[in-house]
Amino acid sequence: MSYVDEVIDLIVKENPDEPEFHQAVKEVLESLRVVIEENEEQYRKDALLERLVNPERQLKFRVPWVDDNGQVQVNTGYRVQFNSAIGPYKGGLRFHPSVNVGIIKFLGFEQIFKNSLTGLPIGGGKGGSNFDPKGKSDREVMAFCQSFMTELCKYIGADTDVPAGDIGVGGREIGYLFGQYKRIQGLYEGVLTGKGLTFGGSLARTEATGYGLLYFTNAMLKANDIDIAGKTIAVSGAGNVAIYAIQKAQQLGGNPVTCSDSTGWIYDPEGIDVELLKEVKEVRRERLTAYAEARPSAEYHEGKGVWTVKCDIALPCATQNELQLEDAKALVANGVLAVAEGANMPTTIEATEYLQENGVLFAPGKASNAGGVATSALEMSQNSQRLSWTFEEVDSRLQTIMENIFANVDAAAKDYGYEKNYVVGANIAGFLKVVDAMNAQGIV
Ligand code: NDP
Ligand code: 2IT
Repeated sequence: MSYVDEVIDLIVKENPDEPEFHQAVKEVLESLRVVIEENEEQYRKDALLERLVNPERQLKFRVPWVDDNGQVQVNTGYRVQFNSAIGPYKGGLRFHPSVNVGIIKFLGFEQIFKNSLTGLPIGGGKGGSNFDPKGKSDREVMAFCQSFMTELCKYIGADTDVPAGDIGVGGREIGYLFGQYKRIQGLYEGVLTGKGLTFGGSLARTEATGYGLLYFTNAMLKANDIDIAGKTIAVSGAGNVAIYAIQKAQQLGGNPVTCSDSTGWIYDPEGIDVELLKEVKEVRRERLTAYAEARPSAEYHEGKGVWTVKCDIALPCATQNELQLEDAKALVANGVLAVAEGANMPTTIEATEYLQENGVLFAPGKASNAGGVATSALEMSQNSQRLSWTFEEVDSRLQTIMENIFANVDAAAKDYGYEKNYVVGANIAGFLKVVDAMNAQGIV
């Protein structure tokens, strides 16, 4: 049996009930076959893949907090410190009821290669909790965040592990987490990114993942002689990534006509009104029905359906496995040209293969959504310098980083005989740097 197959079998056997983690490992290792087979004997002797797929450290802890009725609630907290070969662990925190160890491990594993692709010195990690911020008061969110950080603060630091936001964790949560870290440790340091602008946050971090997704997508389209101007764009999600993807898509002349949340979706043929969407989601924290009520051109539909809309470009920006084989078939039938992932692993393996087989340009999230973490790394740099750069400076660095990622991914795909297969290109380019650093540092 090949080394890749052996390690995939091992992961499935040793980590039962973690389907998302299996999926992430399979997707990466399958597309690395060409590199691994070239070095199979040495990698096997060094147990390189076993070391790559097993986190350096996995933390799981109890998070007790008191709700507004005086009832004690108990959630579970996680931090998976996956790989520190190229820098301190770096990656977001997700607060969502679906969070379990397998979800955090899939996200942490993806983060290793994504962070490597940014070209910046950051290792891979991820954390979170099954806490659901929806419907909670600000005081309850603060109580939860303070309890979560009371435990997490023992394991993180500006030079060891630097968390940030992800689903359910935005500026409000990062503020509460930072305040508690500072109070317990007595340290004012860049231990979290995505901070508010008055306490060490970076301009353009809020926009970075969505903007970066469009910088990457535009670079990919240009390389394939496609102009984004005038293109109809279907976006899923209505959170941090989706909102700023829609905004940048409009600035580049595209027409995003959809967005969605966990209860329904919007079709707005005149183009999504970003200011209204921001007001509904970032300020009022309401459902998308509130958007439709305020916007006569918009249709609201219950459930799932964004991928049935005829579009040229699809940007899944909500969550894992939200774009499945039947969705890919609908997109192809409607003539989609490109799919670029804003979320982490939003496209199933079968859907990705179907899109690629049908000539659709496909940008994998670990490359196309890397702008968020890249800008987090720029926030770390500013914190270390005790300086703040202008919006234009950060945004222009972000654009350069995303264009470089595309160029490197494209080149790696060509070098290994997989021209235009950006999944293979991203995995190879991300992997080679991590492996080089791991080899240089010995068996640790
Ligand atoms: P937010 O919490 O801001 O928004 C998430 C959006 O996705 C919401 O509209 C939410 O709807 C929807 N959503 C979440 N879970 C589900 C679900 N199970 N089914 C249907 N809809 C769902 O998160 P972000 O925008 O930050 O993150 C979105 C994706 O992008 C995630 O995959 C994340 O890992 C990834 N990502 C985020 C980065 C960042 O910098 N924030 C960087 C790189 C990737 P509702 O509000 O109803 O739950
Ligand atoms: O998935 C991701 O890259 C993020 N949620 C952002 C991580 C970060 O450290 O900014």
